[in-house]
Amino acid sequence: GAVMSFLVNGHGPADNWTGLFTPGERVRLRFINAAAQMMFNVRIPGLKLTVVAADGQTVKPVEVDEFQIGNAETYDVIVQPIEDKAFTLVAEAVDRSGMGRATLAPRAGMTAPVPPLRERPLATMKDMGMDMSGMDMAAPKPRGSDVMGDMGGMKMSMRDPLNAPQIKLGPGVQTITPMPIDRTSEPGQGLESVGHRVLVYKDLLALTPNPDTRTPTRALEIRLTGNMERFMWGFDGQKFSDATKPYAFDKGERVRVTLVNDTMMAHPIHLHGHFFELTHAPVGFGPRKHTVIVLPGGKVSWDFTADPGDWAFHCHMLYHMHAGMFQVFSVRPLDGGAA
Ligand SMILES: [Cu+2]
Repeated sequence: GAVMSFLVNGHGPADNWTGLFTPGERVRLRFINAAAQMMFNVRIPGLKLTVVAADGQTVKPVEVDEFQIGNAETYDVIVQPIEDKAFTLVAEAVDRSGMGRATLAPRAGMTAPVPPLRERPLATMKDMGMDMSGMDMAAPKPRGSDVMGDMGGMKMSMRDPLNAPQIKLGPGVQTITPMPIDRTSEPGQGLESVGHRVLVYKDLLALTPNPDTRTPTRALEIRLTGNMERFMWGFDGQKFSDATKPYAFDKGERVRVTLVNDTMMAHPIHLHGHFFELTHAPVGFGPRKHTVIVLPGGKVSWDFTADPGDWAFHCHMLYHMHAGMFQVFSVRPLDGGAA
């Protein structure tokens, strides 16, 4: 069968693409996840990674050992290799199916040890939108059952439309997360216990004040919906080809958008034409991004200022987007035009 290969600057792991440095100098690396469908865990064993920009927007420097990067996300990282030796750059596929590998070295032709792939992560109850910490839980019913059992008198339905009335129910909605939680202080699936510091969204703070610090005047919740078995993906239960209208905004409007992931996998959600600000930071210092990973069972809120036009809004995993996890942010009136 076909084997997936992961590339760094177009080169496979055996090619040993090498970036040269002079020992002691500070090197700025820009990581861009340009893959169609895979998210990566990036690290350079032996070097600290000082993150200085996210999605091209400067952030207060934060030193980590590893970060997870969703499709279309970018991170600018400063490293300072002191020793006269090679370092391996590892971009491990989040499903541990392989890795992109490159080398930073003082001279061409050098290599450093390549760490083995780590154990493949399994989805947890948290990924199903049920944070069971502190709950004495009965064994879940078999796969496919709707109700996860009676937990201390609390019936927890995995597909209760009352939890998200905006969802159009159908076969494209396998589950509706009953208790979505803010997971932006978590390092991403499979990185919970790697034994070193992993970047989390809440580490990110804008370096300089954001241009628009108004309080949002409206809140909009958008649900990420899907059916894994049928490979159906959409927003609010609809694939793009079935959606009857775009998400509408007024020009200049400040809106707080909350993305809730009702599926069992992470989605890197991308908005064209804007930078939105994650909401964990002090006013004016939310990191500005164009793409954010929403973990399964999780939710992410951001504020943005609507700019006139029709803007693509979609999961940046190519096959999810093509399957229908795509919509339009329609902002009116257009400049110089009628509404
Ligand atoms: Cu997706």
